[in-house]
Formats: sequence, C-alpha cells, structure tokens
Amino acid sequence: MRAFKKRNSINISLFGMKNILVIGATGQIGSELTMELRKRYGNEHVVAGYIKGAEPKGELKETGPSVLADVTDFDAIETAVKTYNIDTIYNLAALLSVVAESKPRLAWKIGIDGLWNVLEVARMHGCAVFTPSSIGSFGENTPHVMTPQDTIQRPRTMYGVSKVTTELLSDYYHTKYGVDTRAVRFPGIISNVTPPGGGTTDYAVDIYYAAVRGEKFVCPLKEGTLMDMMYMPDALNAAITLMEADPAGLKHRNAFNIASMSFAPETIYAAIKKYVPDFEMVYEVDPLKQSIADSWPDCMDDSCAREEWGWKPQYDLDSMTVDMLEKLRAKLNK
Ligand code: AKB
Repeated sequence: MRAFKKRNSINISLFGMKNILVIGATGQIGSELTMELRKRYGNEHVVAGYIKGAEPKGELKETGPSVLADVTDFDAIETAVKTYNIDTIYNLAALLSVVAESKPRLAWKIGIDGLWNVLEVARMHGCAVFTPSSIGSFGENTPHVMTPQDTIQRPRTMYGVSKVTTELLSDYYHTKYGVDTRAVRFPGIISNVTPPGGGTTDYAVDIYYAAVRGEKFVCPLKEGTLMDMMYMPDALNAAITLMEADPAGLKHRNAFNIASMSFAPETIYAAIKKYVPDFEMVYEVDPLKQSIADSWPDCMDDSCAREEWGWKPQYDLDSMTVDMLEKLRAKLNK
C-alpha cells in the first residue's frame, strides 16, 4: 500500500493553489459546477472530466482544460490527477434513481466500483473528494418528516443501495486512511441549463419547460407527494462551501442533509400558475416513480449542516420559479 501525500489541514485554497478535477463534468450538476468552480478558482485550475460520447461543448470546452476521465477506469483517473496536479476531486458520476432500477449492475459499477477508483487515487495522491449522496439514501422505514441526520437508511432501490454504500465507503477512507472525504445528501435539483435524465424528481424541472412552451404538463406523481427540492445555485454553493469548511468544525462527513424547500406537485403547479395563468396540469402516475418517491423523505432536518459548516440556502419556491421562468423564456425564445 502506498502512503498518501500528507495535506496541510489548512485549506490550501487559502493560498490560491487549488487544482480541481470534476468527474462527470458534462452531466446535470457537473456542467454548472465546473463553470462555478472556474469562476471561483480560475479557469485553468478546474479540469472538466468527461466520458466518451459526452464530450464538453461550448463554454465548458472553451473556458478551461478537459480530460477523458471515465470513473470506471482507474488509470484514466490517476493520469488526470497526475497531469493536472489535482488536489480536489468532485466525483459526480452516477446513474439517477429510475434508470438505475433498469440497469442495477451498471449503477453499481459507476457508483461504487468507480468511487473505489476515485478514493484509491485520492489516497495515493493526497486529494480531497466530494461524492454526493441523495435523499435516495433513505427508505420506507426512515422517519419521513424532518428526517434526522443520523437515522435508519434501508433503501430498496439500487440507487439508494449505492448511495448508502457511497456514504459508508467515503467515511471508511476518511477514518482508515485520512482521506478528506465530504458530501451532502442532495434533494431533487432544479436547473435551467443541463436537463436531468432518469431521476424521480425530474418532473420538477420538466414542469417549467412545459409551462414556458405553453404545453399541458402530464405529472408522473400523484397529488400530495412531498419531496425535498433545491435550486441549482444553492446546490453548487453547498458543495463548494462544504469543501471549503474548516475540518475542525465537522462532526459528520458523509453525508450531510441539506434542505431549502419541500413541495408536492400541486404546490409547484400553483407557484408556476401564479406567473403563467393559462398553465394546465394533469396526473398520469408512473408506478415506479411513485413508489420511489413514496420511500423518500417528505422533508429533511438539515440542522447539522447549518451548525457544522454554516449551510444556508438562498432560494425558496417562489424566487426559484421567477428565476426559472425568466431564464427558460430567454433560452427557448418564448
Ligand atoms: C433522482 O431523482 O434520482 C435524483 C435524486 C433525488 O437523487 N434527482
């Protein structure tokens, strides 16, 4: 076993020396996280890691370096880390919940075998690692209202199984090898840039596109289905703030509950209808999505994140709706 390079416990970004690799940089969160990190740390210091068939385009390609970094390929990850002298890895490679149910083996290969590669490279080369968990790490027998930070996690989906394992393996690498692993449990993320694909919470993005296009929205979840959701700027800020936090303040690591809003389909529909009065929605329940959503929390208690590293969201449902409609109207020329 090779010993990992010792890192100073003071965050090295204070000295302006952070070199970051984003694995999954062309995905829903990765594409915006890469651009936000480039704004904060400088374009040359943030490398967009992609897989074949999902190469960076546009400003993601033009503003900074990119590298082939398939999470399932240990050598590719290690070469990227060595080439760019990386000290921090944001590992966003994963299949979302619905698609993971149809490809459970692939979900494990990307989520867990891939994570193992990332953690091994991090151990050998002294990198900090952020690998998100999700509300999907909880299950039917978790308390659903104000879900505590430390509670029962017995999910029955492959997505959930892989997210709980992500948390455990990341904590293991921290306690056993001292690797600086940290993570949050993301709610459903809503954004106007790269659409999600194959998630249970995707409806909360699709509904805005339907409203702006003047289409009737067919909701795949039934009335009353509550889930935590978050606007992308808050999600990006959470990831970066946690990775910048003083480690002395962290009692938890993998992974923190974070929350900003919780709503059911009829609530987001009403929020949009306030600004798009003709907007229509009908229900056509998808049984798989419904059963997954029913197993997830209604709303999480994020007091540990607030206390340990100062988590504080900026957006609520109304301010997110105003911003989403404005940005999508510009994007879709509507
Ligand atoms: C999904 O719906 O699969 C994701 C998630 C909540 O982790 N958006």
